[in-house]
Amino acid sequence: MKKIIVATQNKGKVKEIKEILADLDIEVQTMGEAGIEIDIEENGTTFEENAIIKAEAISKLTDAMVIADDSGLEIDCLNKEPGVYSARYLGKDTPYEVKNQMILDRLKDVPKEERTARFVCSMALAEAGKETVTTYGTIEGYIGYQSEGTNGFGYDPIFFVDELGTSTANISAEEKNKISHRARALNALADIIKERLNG
Ligand code: ITT
Repeated sequence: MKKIIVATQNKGKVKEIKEILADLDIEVQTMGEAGIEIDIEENGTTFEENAIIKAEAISKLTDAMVIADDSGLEIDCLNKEPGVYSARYLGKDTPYEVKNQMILDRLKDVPKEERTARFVCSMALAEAGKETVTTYGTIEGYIGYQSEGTNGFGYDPIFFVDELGTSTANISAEEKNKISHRARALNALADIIKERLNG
């Protein structure tokens, strides 16, 4: 079976990407499972640039297809912060319970209509000898007034979606994988991956 390597250190992303690609006839490996250990400097200024940097850095080390996800949370009333700095925002090693509470505190007097936010994901597919391809996905929502739910990862407990009536941490993995920014970007890439598997 052909394999595809996911160029991420984030366990939450790996779990979701493996679930979303489960229907494809391909083995999805983490960098660890592929025996690749490398620190990549994400010095791009956009999600797309960072996704390409990560995918191409790993692709140089393997003949397999490589996908990388660069994603984050844009909060409109904070000038789209934390944006591309989502993982580093308020300190890379600060627990998300603390980060999420700090965001709730910052927004405590902001009315619902000004709490709009979105998760954004750029996904890059790199393969030796082929041009790198990128796709993009978003999900619109707002920052709630309190954390809700324990599923998902990162900012999920404070990211609420009107149609759900709750946060993306308070729904099942299956539900999140139908609507998330990551699922949208990855589903758009899945057709290209399938073509390459058959080609
Ligand atoms: P890699 O670079 O190794 O993939 P990372 O966590 O550093 O891992 P990013 O630079 O793309 O990845 O930062 C993405 C951050 O955005 C992530 O750490 C979360 O804080 C947040 N994020 C992205 N998608 C999310 C989701 O589905 N739910 C909650 N938070 C998310």
